[in-house]
Amino acid sequence: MTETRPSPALPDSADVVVLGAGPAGLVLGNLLLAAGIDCVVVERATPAQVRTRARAGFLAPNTVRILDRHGLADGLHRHGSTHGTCEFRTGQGSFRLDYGALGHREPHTVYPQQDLVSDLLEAYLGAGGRIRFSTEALSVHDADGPRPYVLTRGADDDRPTRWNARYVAGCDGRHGAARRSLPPGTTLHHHDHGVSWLGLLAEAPPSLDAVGYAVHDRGFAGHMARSPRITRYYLQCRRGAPDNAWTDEQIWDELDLRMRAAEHGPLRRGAIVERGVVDLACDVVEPLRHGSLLLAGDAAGLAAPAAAKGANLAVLAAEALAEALTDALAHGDDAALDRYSVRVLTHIWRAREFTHWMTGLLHDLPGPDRPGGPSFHASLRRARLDSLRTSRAHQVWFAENYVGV
Ligand code: RFL
Repeated sequence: MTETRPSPALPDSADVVVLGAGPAGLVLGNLLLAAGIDCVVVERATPAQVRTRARAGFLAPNTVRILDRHGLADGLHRHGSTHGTCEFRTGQGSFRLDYGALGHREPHTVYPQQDLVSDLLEAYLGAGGRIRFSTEALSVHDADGPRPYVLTRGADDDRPTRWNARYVAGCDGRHGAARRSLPPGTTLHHHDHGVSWLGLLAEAPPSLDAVGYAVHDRGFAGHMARSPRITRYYLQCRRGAPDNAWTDEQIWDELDLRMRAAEHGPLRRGAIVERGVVDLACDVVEPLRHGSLLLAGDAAGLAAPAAAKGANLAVLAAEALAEALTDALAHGDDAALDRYSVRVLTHIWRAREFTHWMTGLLHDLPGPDRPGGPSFHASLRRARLDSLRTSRAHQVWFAENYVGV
């Protein structure tokens, strides 16, 4: 399937071939078009799938600034809402943290990722951007040579198409062709936090006017508003458990228990319209440049969703990569691409550090990360939460890291 506008460029070549039409690929595509750089986006999914995939929802202030800078933020300003409070519910009581009023005094903007992606797609197509849907990138070749190319295959093709490129932007996530095409010996840092979440989308209004983090002996539970009608919930589950291990009613009962409904009142229930298990892990590819192949977004590094960093890093990297590719293609500054890698890796590692801290705050982590056994670790977590509840300096640190990328 193809959704495309007429373009003077050859159908099988582009200065930049962008793999993937998620937040990273579509921000990059829009910015390259605006800079007058010839590009094409290759996307495995259909337009309907791309426009409806519900994932992230919390946009950092820096993400909004980037989208604003490039005229891509109309939808989120019109339909999004701001959000600046966390509520921690623990065995030692509950407390609220108004992070939007601390540190740099900046809240999140809540705007579903699928709406942002739809906006980015409309802007890209409206500006005459080329995109091939239902077309899978198979592999990237000769990234270190003078004539790099990408092999793709559309749903109706009986043989691959070759796309000649000067640069290939790998924005096709953790399991995409860009990662598969990295040269042998590329460093992939990987850390498995050892815990899993059942991620849920409920057709139910939010039950709190805050992000809810429940720290419970039975495991973590989380509450995040998405819209007045839709709420995302997370339930820590046994590693390897299938997503249908619990009925809807068992899920709501467990959520009520961990979110301490007895003290705070029951959650507002509704149909669970989506569920999936996420194993909390993170990884980072280093460097992000391999000749003419550049990585951005989840392809560059996967973030465990505990601190809502993935989509925000994807947008940050896309802007930085658009600048670097423009410097390389329009001004002959090839070293800009090396600087891109160094700059974005700094942000990725800062975000990994905070996510790692947050994951340790919310869970009883198994394995070697647990010094001195379960009771020691549980006491450390209690002390951390107590520090967060009482120390202004700790709260400011949290606020800056929670909304920052
Ligand atoms: P995406 O969004 O995965 O897009 C990649 C695109 O590439 C396509 N693709 C291919 N196309 C062609 N050929 C191939 N071989 C291909 N392989 C894949 C895919 O179809 C897709 O369209 O990556 P991108 O652009 O890097 O964006 C990353 C973000 O989507 C991701 O980090 C976030 O969703 C993570 N995340 C969250 N991030 C936040 O910042 N805030 C949040 O609140 C938040 N919540 C979440 C999340 C991720 C979640 N899951 C599903 C792990 C909640 C959840 C449940």
